[in-house]
Amino acid sequence: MKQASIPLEEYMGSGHLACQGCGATQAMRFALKALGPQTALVIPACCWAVIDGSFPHSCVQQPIYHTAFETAAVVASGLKAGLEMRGDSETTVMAWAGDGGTFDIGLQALSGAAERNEDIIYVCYDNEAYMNTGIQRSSSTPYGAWTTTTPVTNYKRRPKKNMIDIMAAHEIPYIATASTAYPHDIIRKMAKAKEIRGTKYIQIFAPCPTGWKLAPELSVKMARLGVTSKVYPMLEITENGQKLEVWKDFEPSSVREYMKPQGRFRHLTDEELDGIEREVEANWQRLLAKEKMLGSIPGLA
Ligand SMILES: Cc1ncc(C[n+]2csc(CCOP(=O)(O)OP(=O)(O)O)c2C)c(N)n1
Ligand code: SF4
Ligand SMILES: [Mg+2]
Repeated sequence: MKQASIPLEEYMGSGHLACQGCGATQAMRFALKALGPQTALVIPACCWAVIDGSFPHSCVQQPIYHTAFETAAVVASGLKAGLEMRGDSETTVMAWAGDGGTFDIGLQALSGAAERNEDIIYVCYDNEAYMNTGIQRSSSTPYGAWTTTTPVTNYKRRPKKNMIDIMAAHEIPYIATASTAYPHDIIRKMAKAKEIRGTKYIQIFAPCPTGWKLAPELSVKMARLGVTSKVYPMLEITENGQKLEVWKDFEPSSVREYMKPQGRFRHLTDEELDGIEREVEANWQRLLAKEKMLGSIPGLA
């Protein structure tokens, strides 16, 4: 994995309102280090609408535009256009939304912004459920997980939506996944996105100890095991969707080691875990095949 150094500057203070071990909070700290002070945030309804604190207090130094659940991408587009009208083409505008606000309710606004290739960075911190309102299932929730709307007897029986493929179909200049276990990598990808004009989509795997029924001190470990078990691959898509690079240079670990400490998967039987393991491997092989296939076709860029 390519590395970037971690800037010493801190833009996030300690007075945030997140739970212990919150991956979404770690992700924001690293993202802001990469983007710097000349950044404006747009945050829809989600845990982060609460985490920063109540007005006039805020745990981040950059300004935040709090907006309605379904509107992050379109408000960020408007904010960027407004800044440019005033002669400011330097400020980076970052929409920062949860998986519910991205995979589900904000998808139409995001698709519109991406189709127009608006000059924004859109970050989805992916904790795989609607956490702020009490752990409801989203289309990002993985197969097999318990949520309050998919109880143990009826756990989620549908796969996680492939949001990366949906974004790649928009042929935008930059798409990446990242994980809170790899801060250098988050910073490199955010810094890269800052330099590219057009729509950038970054999806950060961000464990939620509260919603995953996980010990807070295991948050970073889960963010790492999610990647090394191939459950949550790290990738970059460039050249307007034509080039895919998958990170493979890691010591593989088992899917069971990743799932076992998480109470949301506790009810799964051995046979069900076997099935999930097979599916994870199949998805990984499909991804590698896609990387190879795209590599053999000359890009449009
Ligand atoms: C139109 C609308 N529907 C429902 C809500 C209630 N609501 C607020 S935050 C939230 C969950 C957000 O989930 P996600 O985007 O995954 O972020 P997380 O809470 O996990 O950080 C919901 C359902 C709302 N604010 N607006
Ligand atoms: S519920 Fe989860 S995402 Fe929300 S603040 Fe707590 S740990 Fe973070
Ligand atoms: Mg969520």
